[in-house]
Amino acid sequence: MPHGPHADALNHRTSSARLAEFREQRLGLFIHWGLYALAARHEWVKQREHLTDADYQPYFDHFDPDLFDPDAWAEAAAGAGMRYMVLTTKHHDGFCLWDSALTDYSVAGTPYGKDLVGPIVAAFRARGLGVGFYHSLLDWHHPDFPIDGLHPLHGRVEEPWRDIAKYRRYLHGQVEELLTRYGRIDTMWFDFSYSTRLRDGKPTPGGKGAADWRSAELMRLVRELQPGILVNNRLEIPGDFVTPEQFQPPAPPGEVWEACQTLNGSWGYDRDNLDYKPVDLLVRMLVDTVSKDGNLLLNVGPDGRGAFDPRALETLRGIGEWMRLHGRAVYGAGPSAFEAPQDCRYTQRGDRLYVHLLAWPYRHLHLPGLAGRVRYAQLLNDGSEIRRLVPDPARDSGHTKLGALPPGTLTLQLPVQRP
Ligand code: FHN
Repeated sequence: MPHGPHADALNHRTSSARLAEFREQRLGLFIHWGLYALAARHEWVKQREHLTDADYQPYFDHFDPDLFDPDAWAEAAAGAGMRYMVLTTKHHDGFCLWDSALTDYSVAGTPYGKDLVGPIVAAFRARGLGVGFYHSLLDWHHPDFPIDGLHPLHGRVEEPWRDIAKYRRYLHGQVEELLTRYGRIDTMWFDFSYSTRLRDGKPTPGGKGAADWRSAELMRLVRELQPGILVNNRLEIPGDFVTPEQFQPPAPPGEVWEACQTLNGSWGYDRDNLDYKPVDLLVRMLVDTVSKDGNLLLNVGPDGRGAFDPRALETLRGIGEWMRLHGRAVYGAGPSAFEAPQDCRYTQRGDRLYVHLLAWPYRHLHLPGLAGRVRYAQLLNDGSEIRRLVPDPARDSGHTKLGALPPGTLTLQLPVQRP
């Protein structure tokens, strides 16, 4: 039986039903929004450009998102086939999207003046989407946050008057505000602990970072306030799911996981970044993720007026069109016991095997190990039959060969007998 400072986290067992519910959702929307949207360059703009609080203050003084429409956000997410959302309640710059009793550095002090978190939660809940809160452990505005090498101005400086215990009480207090004001919250997405950075890069698992935040206490608080909530792995102690970022694991991580990806390389709104990933690539990421039993969290950074920019909306619409036709190969689907050929990904749900082609096969599609198991083959998008050629006796490989494949991104639906 685990013991020690992280015993609670190690002993906690989240219900398999709750984890299954999360995994069935498969696709979510990440929303990075805050003062950095006015800088419109990158959510790390304060650190990257070594901005003082005074340099950054104009973004606070002019934060007035008059086009903010959470219903439109939720509509765009639902239209893209997304089943849940994760919102940055506070990012590293320390600015809070809700009226916190613990700081003046919140939306309440800006020209906009009103709570943003509540309306966003309500709009997504109204469409049946799950709600998650991202919350930064780092806080470049709080006077007691330690200077950690990531600080915008000071780099790594130990300023003895910074009291980590005071900052920790602030951090825990704000998490308590968030988890008691807005009803059921489905996931808590902390970001990020960094013990290795503080100890000159030497790995100190569960080290200073976890100690600074009192990660185990914070995890316990979260679970007490929101029974059934799922917590990610970025407190440096075991959580409910791991979070590969901006890459696709080459193999299934072997635990519940959620990949997070930007649409254009920037988490915050980045006005001049036109490098949006094509929908086809995002769809391939999604089927690769589901084939490895993961979820995909795709990010939009709303702009300084509170709107999703047209390029993001166009991308979400394209994903939504694909999901309208192919969602049954994603929602509630997962890895297959059959081994997919190199340029395919398999997802399976019940006796339906979905063959996602990532590259175009030369003439025929050879599906190893499926000889005699494929009763019928059709394109998923329109249900049209794919002529199946009986296994070629000259190539007794146990393959099933499919021919006459029409052009286009293909997902085949094959009712198969289980192995
Ligand atoms: O530093 C953050 C970054 O701004 C962004 O929020 C991503 C999203 O997963 N997390 C951190 C980088 O890993």
